[in-house]
Amino acid sequence: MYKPAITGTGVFTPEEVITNAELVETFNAYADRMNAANAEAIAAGEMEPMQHSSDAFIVKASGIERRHVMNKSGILDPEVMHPLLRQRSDDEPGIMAEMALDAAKKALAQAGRTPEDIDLVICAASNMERAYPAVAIEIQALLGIKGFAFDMNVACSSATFGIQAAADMIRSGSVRAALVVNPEICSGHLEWRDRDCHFIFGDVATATVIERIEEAQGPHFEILSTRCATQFSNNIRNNNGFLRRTRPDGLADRRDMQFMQNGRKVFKEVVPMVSHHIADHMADEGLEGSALRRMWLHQANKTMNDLIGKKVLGREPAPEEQPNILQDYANTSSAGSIIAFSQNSDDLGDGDLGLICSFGAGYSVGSVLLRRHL
Ligand code: CO8
Repeated sequence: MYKPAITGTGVFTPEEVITNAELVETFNAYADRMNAANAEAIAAGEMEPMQHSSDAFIVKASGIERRHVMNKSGILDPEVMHPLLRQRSDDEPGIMAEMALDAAKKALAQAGRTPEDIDLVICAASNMERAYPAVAIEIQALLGIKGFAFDMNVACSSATFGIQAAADMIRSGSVRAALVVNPEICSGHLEWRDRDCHFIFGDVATATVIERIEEAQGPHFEILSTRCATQFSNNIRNNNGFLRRTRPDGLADRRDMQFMQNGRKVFKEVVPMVSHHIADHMADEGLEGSALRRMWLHQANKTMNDLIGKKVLGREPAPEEQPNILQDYANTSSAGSIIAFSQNSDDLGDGDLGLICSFGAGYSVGSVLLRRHL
């Protein structure tokens, strides 16, 4: 058995940014238009008027201040309210592959590796831009990687589940080095016209290089162990899929074709699930939660992360013990905990322990226990 280690990470951050103020202005313009268009039904009590959104609510409820997106103009146009992306021919790289490629090149550079050193690519994300061929295989071809590649989808936990799959293959010897990429275009499956969730998501891509520890070229993180768990829940759901055209009204603009959630329930059910998951993972390693120097948690909600951090450490975590990036990126699904890790891990000392933990739709929760080696 070989020991796996994370030797490089990379983040692709889209250039375009939407602040809460810009987002709220568009939403409120849309709400006003809808209310004007339905004034009679509203006056007759047949319809509830749409309420305005607010920047203050968004920051208080989530901690999110802005988000990066692949297209801002479409999202901010009250007549459109979704990203507008150029149609690409089948001969061009797809947009997800292009985003992942940028993050992958950064991760390979940090690891001191070239594509020839890699023999597995996993593209792990909440949604793929097409059913097949796999986006991972396209990325493999664009980078000139030999070996094999496949797509995985475990919603917000895609990255940690992908890391576990890659780490297990490295342990067993079936691959030498793996690239796990997480291109997330959450703006494409968010309902920007829904006040309850229009502020939640952003776009990004992350990449992680995992290889045998004895082949690491520089400072790295040994993967001590991983743990994945799932428990079925309808509280985060998206009913879009390939059977749409087979159903009556299947191709209509239906709300359930985008992200839907019962946020309150998710909050209440996921906080204890994740806290116990991390505590059990640590206990099986003979460790207390307080042994962790840092936690890189899924980036959905600041209050949620504060509560989980407190339960795991047994006290209020200091900001540097549990860095948040959601104020700048919003929820980027599977990529969130990897952005936090990538941007907040260089300062850890030799032997320090840290834990990446993602959680979300499914429900799904994945944790990766790491030890720093300088
Ligand atoms: N502006 C002003 N007021 C608002 C707004 C708004 N935008 N939205 C709601 N309100 C009002 C409500 O109407 C309500 O008013 P009242 O009290 O009068 O009824 C009040 O504010 C409180 O509303 P909520 O109860 O909904 O607010 P919460 O405090 O619960 O906050 C959150 C809502 C932020 C959604 C919170 O519940 C939360 O973060 N929950 C956890 C969510 C979570 O972690 N989800 C994980 C999903 S991500 C995932 O798994 C990946 C899925 C795949 C990716 C999908 C990509 C698109």
